[in-house]
Amino acid sequence: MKFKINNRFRAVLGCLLAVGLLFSTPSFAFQQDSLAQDTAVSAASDTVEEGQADTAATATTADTTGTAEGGEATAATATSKSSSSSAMAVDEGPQIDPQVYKNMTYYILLFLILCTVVAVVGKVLSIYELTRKMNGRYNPFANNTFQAVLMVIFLVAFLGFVYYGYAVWGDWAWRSAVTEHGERIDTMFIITTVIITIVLVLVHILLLTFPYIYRMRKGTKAYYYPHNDTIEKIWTIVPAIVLTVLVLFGFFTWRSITNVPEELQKSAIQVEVLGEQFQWQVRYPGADGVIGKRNYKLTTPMNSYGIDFNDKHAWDDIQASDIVIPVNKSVRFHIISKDIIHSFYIPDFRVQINAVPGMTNYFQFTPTMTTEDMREKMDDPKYDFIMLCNKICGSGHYNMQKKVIVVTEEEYKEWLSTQNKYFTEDLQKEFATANAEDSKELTTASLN
Ligand SMILES: [Cu+2]
Repeated sequence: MKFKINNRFRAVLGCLLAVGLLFSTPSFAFQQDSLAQDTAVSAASDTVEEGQADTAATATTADTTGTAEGGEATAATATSKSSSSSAMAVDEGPQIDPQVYKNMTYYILLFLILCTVVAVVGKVLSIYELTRKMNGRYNPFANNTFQAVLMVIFLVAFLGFVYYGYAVWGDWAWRSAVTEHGERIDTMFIITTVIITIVLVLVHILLLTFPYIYRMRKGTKAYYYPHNDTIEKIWTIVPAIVLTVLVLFGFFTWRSITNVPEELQKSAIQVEVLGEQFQWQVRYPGADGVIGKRNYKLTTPMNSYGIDFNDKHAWDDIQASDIVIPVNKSVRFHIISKDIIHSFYIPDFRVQINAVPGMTNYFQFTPTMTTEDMREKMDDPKYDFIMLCNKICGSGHYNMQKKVIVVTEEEYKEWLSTQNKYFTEDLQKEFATANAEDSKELTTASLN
């Protein structure tokens, strides 16, 4: 028997495919039937007394259902008496379940069909080439030039796209920072972008024009060029220097932003922002200018923030719905988290720092423009600065945002005086009761 291994392998693969087809299609149909059976059974249980078995087919269906449910005789008899209405439901004819298209077998088959199409096209092309060779009309250079020209066309389209990206979309992504430190970050960003763009353009020009310039041609021979130390040195040292400069530049900029002298830290307006799934809470210190302590162990349904009211600084702390800050004043944010890592991010301010459970991160900055001024500048009367969570923290992540309103100092003070305190009367009662219990426990303990 002249049956090569290769052919045998193909035969086995073909058989598997056929078996797969055989099983996959009826399985869709089966899903449909079982659905119909379920309807039939439920309908039948309602009308056990009235109905009669209409057709042999219904009876068979019912029997199968009965067996499937553990072979209970009662179930089988009950269902065999199914009414004509339930029989109608079965006879409605097969409808393709949209779920069919999500079946794994469907995608495997689709992939195999695509492979077959690609293989057929490849074979046709190779036959075409072969006939041209036989007719003596085959020119190996023509295809080469064609490929090289395609690369040049791609280069032109790509560079055009890069230009379009900067000219049209660049504007969407760019808006000048409205904080003092933001300008430094913007400078760094622009320098990095310029360097990256120069490298991007140069590399692509070299990459895509060389195949054209040095394509295979009649009478030319490839030049054997195995190694060149100078070139190796240049393309190792130059990027290393450029990257080191950029990294150091970033490092020093970040340090200058985050290393605030202690006197300035204390004189700033303090705001605490707590992230939790999926909201932010904002706490301002009261008249004392100090935010009270917080202890997660003290969290109760009423004191969801876990504020430690044993610390008297906490008594006058203020709860705010939005973040309101005065313009041209240094504000120090204390960023904390209740559950998992979130990220405190205000794009217009170039402010971003993670909210990490178990530790406090700080970001101090000075806004340079009020919301009103920004609305005028943007020509958008509804514009608002937004603080977003910039860590994908769960299903409600998109909901983690808060308005940041920058106002004049007078407006800020006025707003602050209208806000509610955290230490509400209910909390004061809870705190007093807890304290009383504590002292009772203490006295009992000391008596024993
Ligand atoms: Cu979050």
